[in-house]
Amino acid sequence: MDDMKFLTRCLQLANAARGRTAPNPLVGAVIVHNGTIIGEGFHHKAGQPHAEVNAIASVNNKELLSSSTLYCSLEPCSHFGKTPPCCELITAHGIPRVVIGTLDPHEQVDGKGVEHLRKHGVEVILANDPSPFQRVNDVFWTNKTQNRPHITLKWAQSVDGFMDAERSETNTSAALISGPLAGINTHKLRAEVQGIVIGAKTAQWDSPSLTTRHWNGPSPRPIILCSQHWQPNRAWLNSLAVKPLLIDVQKHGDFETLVADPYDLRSWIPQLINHEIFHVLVEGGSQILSAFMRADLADHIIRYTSKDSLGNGVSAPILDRTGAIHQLGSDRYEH
Ligand code: AOF
Ligand code: ZN
Repeated sequence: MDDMKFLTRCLQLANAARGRTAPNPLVGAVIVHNGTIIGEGFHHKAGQPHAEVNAIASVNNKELLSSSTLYCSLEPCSHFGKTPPCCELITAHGIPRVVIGTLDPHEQVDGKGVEHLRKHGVEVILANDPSPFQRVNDVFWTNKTQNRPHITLKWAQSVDGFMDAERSETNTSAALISGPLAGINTHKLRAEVQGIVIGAKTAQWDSPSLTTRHWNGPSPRPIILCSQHWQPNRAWLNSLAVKPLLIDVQKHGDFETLVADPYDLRSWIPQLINHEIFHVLVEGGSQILSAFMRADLADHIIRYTSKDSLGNGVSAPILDRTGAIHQLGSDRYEH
């Protein structure tokens, strides 16, 4: 009972750094002595100390460590990465009991942390159900187990299922669908991802800025899927706050281009990891969103549905699975 309570506290702590740890996972750690929390910590950023290191450092009376339990949402590491192994720190302080949410899928850890601790006489307990501890790190899990970025799709649609009006030379403006709260949510998400995918059509019609403006945080790198019929608008590309990455069958002069068929998603998506893009947000039009869904490259889908009808226009993708549903202002928010 208490073990789950303290592991849940680890999850809360882990979440404090959401969107800021890539390529590393979110990790929280708690140290408990006689039922009382005497230390806490979380991993803030790649290259900085791990959660266990921060938790141990926060304990005032280090003598208590040899009769305490350390809780950690992720298996303590056993390897030298940018920082030294947490396992060795735990055994060096004589912590006798460690409770872990889930094993670490990193090929250099994956059970070796537990093994090291047990070999040194530490009692190690694993949570009965590791799923909440894996879910908190959905991005890290996709990266490690599928060798590609985590992919979130997002769109807004009218209550009658349209994403936009049919556009033409005489009707160039996008239909405004979702409300301001959806906008804030989207920008919060933009601050957590490293790449944002849009297609040639959106680029051509809207010339979007793709920046994070309604939330404090970095803007993701625009990833633009080109098409034969679209000549990149150089002025717009040059105006982007973050240097864009084009996906096309041919190079585009001084703009960095990943040479691939943009619609053969599996041919280029894994390569984004080499560009330090660990989580991408797809804010494309209906065709692009549907292509990701067809290729089974939709790890997370976010849909806003307004209460208004458009009557006609570009149909939104059909979504046959929904997650949680909330009301956000006048929009329905499913994720
Ligand atoms: C832990 N506690 O808080 C984190 C862990 O380059 P490094 O040294 O930061 O190592 C990164 C790897 O360590 C990362 O891929 C993951 O396997 C693990 N992260 N482990 O014991 C932590 N953040
Ligand atoms: Zn570690």
